[in-house]
Amino acid sequence: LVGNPELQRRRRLMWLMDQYLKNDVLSIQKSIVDHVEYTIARSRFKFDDFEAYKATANSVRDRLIESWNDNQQFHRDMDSKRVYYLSMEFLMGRSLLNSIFNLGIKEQYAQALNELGYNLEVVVEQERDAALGNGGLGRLAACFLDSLATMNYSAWGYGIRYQYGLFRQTLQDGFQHEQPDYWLNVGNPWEIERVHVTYPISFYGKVEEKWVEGTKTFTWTPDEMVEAVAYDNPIPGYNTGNTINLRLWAAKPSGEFDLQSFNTGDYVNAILSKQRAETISNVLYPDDRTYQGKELRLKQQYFFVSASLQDIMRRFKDHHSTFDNFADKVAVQLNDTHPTIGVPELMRLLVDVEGLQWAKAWDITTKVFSITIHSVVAETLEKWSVELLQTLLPRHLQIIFKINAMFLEEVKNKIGNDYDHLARLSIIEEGEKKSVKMGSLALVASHTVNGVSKLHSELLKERVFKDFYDIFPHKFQNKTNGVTQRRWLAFCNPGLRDMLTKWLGTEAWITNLDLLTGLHQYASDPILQKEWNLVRRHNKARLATYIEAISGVKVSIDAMFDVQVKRIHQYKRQLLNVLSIIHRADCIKNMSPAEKTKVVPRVCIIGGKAAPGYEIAKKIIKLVTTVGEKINNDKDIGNLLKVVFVPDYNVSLAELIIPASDLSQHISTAGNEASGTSNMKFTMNGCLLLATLSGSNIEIQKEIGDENIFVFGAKPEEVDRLRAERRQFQPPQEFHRIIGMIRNGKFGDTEYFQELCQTVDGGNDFYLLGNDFSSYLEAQAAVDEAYVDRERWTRMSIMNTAGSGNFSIDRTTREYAENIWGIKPCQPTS
Ligand code: F58
Repeated sequence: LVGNPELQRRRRLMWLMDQYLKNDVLSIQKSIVDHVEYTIARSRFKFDDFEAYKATANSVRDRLIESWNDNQQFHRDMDSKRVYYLSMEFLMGRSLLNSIFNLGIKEQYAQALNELGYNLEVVVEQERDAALGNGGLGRLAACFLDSLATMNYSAWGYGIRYQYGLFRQTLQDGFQHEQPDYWLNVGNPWEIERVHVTYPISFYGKVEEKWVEGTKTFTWTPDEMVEAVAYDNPIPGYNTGNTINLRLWAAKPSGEFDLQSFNTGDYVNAILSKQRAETISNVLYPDDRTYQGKELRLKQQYFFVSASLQDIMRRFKDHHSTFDNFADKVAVQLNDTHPTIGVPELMRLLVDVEGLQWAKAWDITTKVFSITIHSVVAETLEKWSVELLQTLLPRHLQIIFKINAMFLEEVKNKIGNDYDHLARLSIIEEGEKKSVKMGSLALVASHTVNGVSKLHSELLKERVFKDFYDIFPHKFQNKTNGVTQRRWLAFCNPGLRDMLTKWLGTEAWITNLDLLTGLHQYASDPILQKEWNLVRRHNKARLATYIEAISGVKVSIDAMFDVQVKRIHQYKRQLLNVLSIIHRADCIKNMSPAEKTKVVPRVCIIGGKAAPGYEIAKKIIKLVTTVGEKINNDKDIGNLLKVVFVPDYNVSLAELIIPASDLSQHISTAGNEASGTSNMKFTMNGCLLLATLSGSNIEIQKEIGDENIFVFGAKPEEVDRLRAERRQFQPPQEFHRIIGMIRNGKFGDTEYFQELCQTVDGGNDFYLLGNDFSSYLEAQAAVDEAYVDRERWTRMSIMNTAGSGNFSIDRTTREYAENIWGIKPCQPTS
């Protein structure tokens, strides 16, 4: 030993690290104050709440790194099959509470901070949301990570480390304004920068073909190269050592390439032009569902997908000398069509770089990829023009053409030379401007495609991908979405968490949500009902305080909190909600004092962001704020109705709002919401739903029972016909009257609202507001009737929570793992 320096070094390292960081209160305090002094460079005798947050977060990060390291080592040793979840968006929200809750050290942290003179609740509020996503699709990705970690799967997420997350929404005179979300300028303690994990990413240039020993080879000489640098974000599972990784890529100027431009003498301009590389990962595109032609977006997609695939292949090659087993070790899930450029990229890496035969590479590729589709209509699936691809990724375009040619050849054998049919199946859309249909490319290359609710998956088969379904029926599956009950129940609603644990006699529901069915038997129990309402009132009081602070509007917690929070979109029909609010206000104003005593007081809360270029959605926001202004100051209405628009709706606000809601609205035109996931969060928290037959509403209704949900409106199968007949349809009188009130300037801004009103004019009313209006008002009346019967309402509320087990993301994850990815839970035995 004396003579063996390596052994001596290892012994010393073992001695230096004889045990992990401890989790008793004293050790935690020591970690926190050490970080105050040495990381933040403040004095332990003087630091504010924000500094306390940073120091606390750093101390948690230390602990996460320990389990992250162990976990990576474990899976390296096991060489287990891993799923890689590729997503342009991860809407993570805050991490502090999530991490200490999942690590099981929340109480210790609360006490440690308390004894130092800080309050955990205040400290967690200092954290900025990581808003690297637009809405449901991005939040689903975040829920998956929590579940994959909790259920001991081997998994990594891959995405982009945007400098600017989703814009912050402010209201000025009731209009939405967008502010940049430069979330990294206060530092991000949760990430680990890996300066040595970098990959070159190429763009533009030309491809040369050469014959080498009888085979045609392709050499891509790019014109631009940037570097992708890895940032790792440890994701801890709940009550397990399994900490998985979210690896986000940032673009940096490339060190090697382009030395030539420095030799021209224009040193400063050469640097400035290199610096522009960073723009690739600068900003998250706000949802406009039509990105066609936005070169930067395609660059973002290729950038993160190429880096991820290079990284996955490097890791695989550490253990394997050929690619024969690649598909046994690697599953790649595409979160919608956005990462589809990964298909030709994997082919390029296997064929051009690794030297595999095309057929072998294609066999591997088609065993590795699977895709989830989140949209309902084919028109919103991405297309990239051939011209743009030719310029930006010339080699990939060649590969796509070859994939298409081989695919169409294969299809011809099945369906013959039916040109129209072949054109519909073709990955290339012909026409004046040719384009590549990314959905079709993904479908041809994936072994599985899934929708996100039962109805949606049927629609994919019957409509969106009908031609593909006819030839690849075996590829189609359904995977109804879910949400993580850790974030969306256990730690956003601590009162309910404790009550559930008490009444169920176990906290095992935190990892097995089906156990909530145990509540059924107590739904009418007066003691549970009393406790239930106490918790709900407490949550409502918290939200009421917030509402008053941001808007000055005082709301009573005896009123029904009626909530619609989600992205503002015509198909989600916030306008329908506003119209019924105006109708309600109008009715109240015309009531006698005796009639008014029978009105159920409501606080209508609406929140959500409109994409910056989506004018109609912005007008809806302005209408909500204007209507609110008028109603909230109307003495005749008083406390019977209040309308509040909550600005800057995000994950953290959802955590406050959802546990405090009595009623929530999920009222998209039937069949127009692929799934919806906030409906699941509301149901879990005992909030009743006012819902249409869209997406997962239908499955929620089935689980909780018809009598515990308010469903209205057209049926999905009627929508086509109603749309076709909408020119002849006569909406009810009230509908016309309310639109007339807006048109005639009752809420000011007469000119501004005309275009919005036109969207529901007979021939235009694509989302069928006029058709559904009467049925919506009837459902609203049924809601009022149920609310006054407190015993009944509370039972319904309990039944919602009790029936929500199926909407745990753990159920969803298990289905993906078993039926798509072929991975098994796996954790160290000790
Ligand atoms: C949503 N899609 C669906 N897209 O609308 C919703 O029904 C579903 O529950 C959810 O996915 C999860 O499956 C969605 O959020 C986006 O945000 C896209 C982002 C990129 C541009 C186009 C919209």
